[in-house]
Amino acid sequence: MSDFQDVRSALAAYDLGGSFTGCEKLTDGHIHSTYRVDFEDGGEKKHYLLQNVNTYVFKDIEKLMKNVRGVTEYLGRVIAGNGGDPGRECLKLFYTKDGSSYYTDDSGSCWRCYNYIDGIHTVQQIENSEVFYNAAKAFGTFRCLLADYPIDSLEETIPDFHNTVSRFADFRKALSDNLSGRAQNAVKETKFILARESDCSVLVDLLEKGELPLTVTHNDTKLNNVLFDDETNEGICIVDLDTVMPGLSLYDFGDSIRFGANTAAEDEKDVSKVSLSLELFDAYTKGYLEAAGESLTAKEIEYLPFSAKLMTLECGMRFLGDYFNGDVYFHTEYPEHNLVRARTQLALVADIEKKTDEMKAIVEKYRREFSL
Ligand code: GN1
Ligand code: MG
Repeated sequence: MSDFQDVRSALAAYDLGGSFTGCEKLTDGHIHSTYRVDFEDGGEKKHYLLQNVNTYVFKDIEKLMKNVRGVTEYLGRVIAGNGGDPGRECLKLFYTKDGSSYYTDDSGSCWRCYNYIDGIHTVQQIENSEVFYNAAKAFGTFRCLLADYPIDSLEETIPDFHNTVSRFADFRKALSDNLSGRAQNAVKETKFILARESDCSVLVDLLEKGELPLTVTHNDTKLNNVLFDDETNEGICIVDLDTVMPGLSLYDFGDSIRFGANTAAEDEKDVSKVSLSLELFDAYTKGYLEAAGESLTAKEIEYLPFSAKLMTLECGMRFLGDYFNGDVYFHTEYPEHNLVRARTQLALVADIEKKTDEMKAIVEKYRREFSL
């Protein structure tokens, strides 16, 4: 219960009204520790989302919270201006009694508090393509809502987050440092990654040459970062705004496919269950192009299938690199968890490589349908 004592002491920094009645740890993310906290205020039940921020991953909390504050306030204004409901359609940050966007406890641990949105659910694995289509519309809409956000005001909360050239270099370093002594457990996987070095520079080069635009991107477009309305199943709110940074739209599209169009879970142990569902790729492509297609250039559209492969390869390198480093970055539940995750990612890369022509045909179909 020591965790809950931490939670209670963090809550004391806020003036949320009412009395604390309970708390539940939520388990969706690999980075922060997140809790739903319950209050009762004059007979009324209230919930908030309290997060213990991972400052190993986000080393500069000031920069992180400057972005989160800027983006949540901006989204709230734009959504209200469009006649939407900012209380349900975006995150709202609560400030401490001192007016700060986060609280540092006696042990140096950082906490922040958001609204808890009722009547929603998250999805870990897609069971019907309609839901994935709805996720795509939500991420496409998110992109459009932030289209005019002052991009220069955004801090780089994790430098080179999707720079696949530097991710490849990080992987090579993790392999040669081999801090966990486990590199020999993944010889085949390592070979698979090293053989794909040239893929890693494709988007970075296009960006450098000015052939792809830098835009405000979410950068962590996992399916479980969409909140779906319980009644309509529409994706109503995008969460996990810590990596909103200047980036490529292709990072967002590719990462969504990586996670959501996989026929197996990210940590499925039986890799024979891993494949790219073309039906789900179709549904996501349709939803994304319908919502955001007009804001994309021809080059961005052309590289949509490739982005799915690259983001999956990147994630495989990150999981395997963390396995070699001794599981210091991603939360793990058992010793081989990062290795298992890396294997699913690489199996998915292999399947995407086989299906690239079909993926290109799907993109082309919707490019024509939406006259893009
Ligand atoms: C992390 O926090 P979460 O679980 O949404 C990670 C993503 C990875 C993802 C892999 C800040 O996302 O980049 O793609 O795990 N977030 C960060 O599941 O590193
Ligand atoms: Mg998340």
